[in-house]
Amino acid sequence: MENKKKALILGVTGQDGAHVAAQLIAEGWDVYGGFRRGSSANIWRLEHLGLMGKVKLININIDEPFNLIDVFKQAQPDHIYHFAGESFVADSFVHPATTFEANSMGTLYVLEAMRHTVPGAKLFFASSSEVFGGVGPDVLLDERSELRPANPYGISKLAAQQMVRMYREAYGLFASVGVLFNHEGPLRARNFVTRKITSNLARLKIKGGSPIELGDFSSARDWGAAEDYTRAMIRVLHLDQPDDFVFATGKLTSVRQFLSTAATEAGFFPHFEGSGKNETCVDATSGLVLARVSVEYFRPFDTSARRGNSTKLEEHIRWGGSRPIEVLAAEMVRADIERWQSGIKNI
Ligand code: GDR
Repeated sequence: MENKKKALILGVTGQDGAHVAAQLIAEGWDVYGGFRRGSSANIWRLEHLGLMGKVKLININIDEPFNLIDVFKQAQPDHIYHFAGESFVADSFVHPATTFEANSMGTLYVLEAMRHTVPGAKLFFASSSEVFGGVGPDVLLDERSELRPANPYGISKLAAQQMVRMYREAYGLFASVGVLFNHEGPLRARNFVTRKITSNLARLKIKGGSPIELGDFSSARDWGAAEDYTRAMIRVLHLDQPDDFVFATGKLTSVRQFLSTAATEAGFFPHFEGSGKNETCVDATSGLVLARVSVEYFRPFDTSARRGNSTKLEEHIRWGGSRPIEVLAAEMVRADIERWQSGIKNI
């Protein structure tokens, strides 16, 4: 019998790691999943996707080069997906050193381990649109755009993606980079704004209670669907050549618009009152205040809106792009209402 292809996913308990694991298992791959000691409480995504017992879980600390070398030697993966690291941009101002250690040094260790143990494997590295910094909505960003990150997170991702490119050129590794704009879905953690909104709308629908407290309603992002982006990542590793690709929709949506779409999907009639720090979102039928602004969630240095151009990705893998944000918002609201109805509130 032909040997199954093996993939190793670093950061398998996160949103993207869990989706890639599910998609590869459905394609018949043997999947090893690396997770950080202490993130065992996060296996809810793997449970939700029915992957427990299907993914071979391995405790990996990517800050430990020898640990990585051991795991790579043992697993002998054909494909490696690297999602491990810090992902919450706002925290990176508070923990710049931890962020740099995890994202930049961690990626360096992954590359070194790969070079010494499985140089013939293929690597996908998940970088971020934060590498562009805050350029504003008028520019459509692509693989040739200027890189001027504006926070420690973006700098850590830029160092890592440049390292990946350098290892590709200097050592001939098959190492590709996805420059990923925001991507969301029902498996998103609740500290990111889309899921914070949908999980709290579900709470308000089922149980009521206090309004959602948000930062700037006018912040806007280029939001795609995680499940569509991870399918594209898998196809990037099936290409004959490694490269860098922007993953984006090219469309901006504000927090206010997302809130309005999600609230409508939850069965409310949202309208907005007041402005600036006094703005609220109210259900016109019941008068229930759904959301209000709280300065606690304002970011002192938030990056301004950015849009990306995925033409290169679309051409190389014949990608049809992400499902629209309205469809995504509806899926997220439905999933959260189901969770609240079945008593699952804390994931
Ligand atoms: P982001 O995602 O920082 O863009 O990083 P996040 O969902 O945290 O913020 C998106 C925008 O919404 C504004 N915002 C709020 N954000 C949060 N978290 N909570 C709030 O209450 C709130 N109110 C308004 C933010 O200011 C921001 O403008 C994501 C992550 O997935 C990164 O890992 C990834 O690299 C980038 O996207 C691309």
